[in-house]
Amino acid sequence: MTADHNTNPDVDVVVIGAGFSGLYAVHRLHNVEGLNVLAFEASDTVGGTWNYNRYPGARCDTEGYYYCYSFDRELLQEWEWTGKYPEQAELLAYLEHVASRYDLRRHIRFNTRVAAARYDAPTSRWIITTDAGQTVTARYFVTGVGHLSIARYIPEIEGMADYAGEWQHSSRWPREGIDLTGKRVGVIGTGSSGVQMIPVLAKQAEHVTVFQRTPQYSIPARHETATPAFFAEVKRHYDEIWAACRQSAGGFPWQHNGISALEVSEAERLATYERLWQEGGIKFAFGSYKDLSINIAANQTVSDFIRAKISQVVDDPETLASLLPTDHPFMSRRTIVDTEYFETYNRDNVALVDLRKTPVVRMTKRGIETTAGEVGLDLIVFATGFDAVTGPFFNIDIEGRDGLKLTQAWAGGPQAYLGLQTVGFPNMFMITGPTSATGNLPLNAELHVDWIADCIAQLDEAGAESIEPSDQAQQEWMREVARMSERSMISRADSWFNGANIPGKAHGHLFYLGHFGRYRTTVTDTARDGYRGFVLSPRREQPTA
Ligand code: N01
Repeated sequence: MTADHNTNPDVDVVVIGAGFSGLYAVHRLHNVEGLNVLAFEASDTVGGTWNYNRYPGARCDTEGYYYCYSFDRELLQEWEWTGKYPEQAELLAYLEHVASRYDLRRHIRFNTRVAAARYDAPTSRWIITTDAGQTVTARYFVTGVGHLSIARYIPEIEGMADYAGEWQHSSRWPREGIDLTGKRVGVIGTGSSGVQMIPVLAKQAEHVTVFQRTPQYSIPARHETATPAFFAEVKRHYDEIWAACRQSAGGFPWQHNGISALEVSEAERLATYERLWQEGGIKFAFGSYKDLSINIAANQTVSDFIRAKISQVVDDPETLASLLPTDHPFMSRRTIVDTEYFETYNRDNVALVDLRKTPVVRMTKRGIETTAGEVGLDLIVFATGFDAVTGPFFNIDIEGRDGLKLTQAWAGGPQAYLGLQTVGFPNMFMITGPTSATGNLPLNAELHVDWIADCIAQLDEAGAESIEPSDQAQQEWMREVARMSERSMISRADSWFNGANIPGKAHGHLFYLGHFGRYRTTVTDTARDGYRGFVLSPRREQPTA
């Protein structure tokens, strides 16, 4: 099907998703730019990842006062966070408030999944097809699909169909909750989701068995440290806080201390680690010495420190031996923040199964059988993660210029320029797409949406029909992304950050792991320099009817 050149497109912009990215896109593109915007959201409500991830203990592991929108000073002053790390329900309430405050829902078609999106070159329009078979044409196609929640990963385990009990994936916990009283629960996976959920499940269930493949480093959140006086101070200094976030290495209002962990005495280093450990949260990782994530000798000092902390907490020597991460350095996987995770293994109703010593053989009618025997379970939770970043794109049949499918273009791993666009898909914009910076995602999403909105306005002003990256700019960016990944600890472990968590998935560089502030400058400079690295096509004469 080809769109009709003589009719206007149905809308200016189609947006996918109503999470942090999609909501701000609808606000900026419609409320500020006056464009005709239609968003599609597969769920029945807004929230994206904060709508889907309702497992017990789900909370943000970045502090809420800067894991939020910065675009409206009034919103910042009126919203009251109840603590340092908001729980899922609080973040969802925040995003619902945003949707109401800016009257965004009327632009969003809920319970509607985008099944396909095809670029029609003769008319320079995107033809969007929903799962109900409806089509919508648009000049611009903006994806706010998120990195994780949509494409959940459940490993194939022999005998799954035989299991007679209940099972859930962490990201699809039922809204009505699950009564865990008297239940024997098994958790497979100890990433951020498993580590957050296990202590809470242990307090509710009769017994919890954790099936661990890889031991993890984790930092205490110390959620309790936020007070009303702290938030009053935050509100007084919000402008400075955002200015600091925008220029910092990770998009946070604090920085590393600018010195190498190897430049100071051991006593000084340990005192720094101890101070940050007591403060809690990811600042321990990113607000410490400058080279922990790029210098293995410096990293060794912090990895040793965390192992010592774990050793002080866990009572049983065999359990401790299994919990100590020794085969990969700290920060080689996404940093985990917890509340009483390691302490939980001292409870009588919690058992650890070390899958490296006793792997899973199969699932049975009653539970899970490992080489050490069968564990009877009433509920199995797969906290096994996601087909991250590319998975949500591949859920949609996206076709660009000349019949090029996104699955073909990214067969060897995602290719993109600044995480904003990819060659062969004109007028398709990605909000925090692959190869964009990571860190504070709402802040990065705002950067992208603002860039996209400005770009669309510029295209109109310049009389341009379409925009996409040049091959050369994309290749240069991919080399820079690879360079940053290879010097980072991330290259020293397999995880979802490099696609290694999904059997058969192409390994690739999913994020730009360099300095966020510099990335931000690069993104804004390309626009200032007339969209350097992008190819703008002039508007064609429309044929007359
Ligand atoms: O998923 P993960 P997640 N047999 O991929 C294990 C964000 N997040 O949902 O390490 C046994 O990290 C796997 O084992 P291994 C955050 O960005 C944010 O926990 O591969 N185990 C691992 O332990 C995070 O990074 C918040 O050996 C199997 C686990 O499953 C991202 O989401 C909260 C297995 C998967 O860990 C993903 O976290 C929660 C198998 N066959 C999540 N297959 C915030 O607070 C996999 N595993 C903001």
